[in-house]
Amino acid sequence: MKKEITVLTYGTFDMFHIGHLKLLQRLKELGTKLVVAVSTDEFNKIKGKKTLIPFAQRALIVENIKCVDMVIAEDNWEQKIDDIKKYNIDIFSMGDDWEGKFDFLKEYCDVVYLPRTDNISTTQLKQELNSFLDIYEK
Ligand code: C2G
Repeated sequence: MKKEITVLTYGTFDMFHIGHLKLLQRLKELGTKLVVAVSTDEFNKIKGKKTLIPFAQRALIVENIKCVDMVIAEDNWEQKIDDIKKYNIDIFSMGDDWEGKFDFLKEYCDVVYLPRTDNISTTQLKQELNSFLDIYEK
């Protein structure tokens, strides 16, 4: 019987794009089960992050990505240790823009940072959309 290796990650996943998808696919390759904690709208306010797409839709999109096995809500910065215990997490992993920020979790599970996908971000998409609108929608 193959041991289940459960991977956990956190994110906003606003305006879901190829950078998010590639990360989730690589996260799934680290183990056999992928749990994704999606930041709620209230928590994004605490993060100082303005989201375009409401939590319910962001969570439903992520939940329906083939390599994702479970979606939970991310409500605060402090829930990670409890989540690791509650979901029997073997590997915590994030994109490397968070390199080092979650090393305190090494006491509870493996911590892996994966390279981000270049040339794509929600901020960049918004900027490109604005310049598109300036040119074509005037
Ligand atoms: N990501 C990536 N490549 C990109 C953009 C994002 O690999 N081009 C990764 C990020 O490194 C992160 C995940 O995709 O691991 C989700 O990115 P965001 O939605 O921007 O998440 P963030 O706001 O960083 O939330 O407690 C942690 C926070 O909730 C993380």
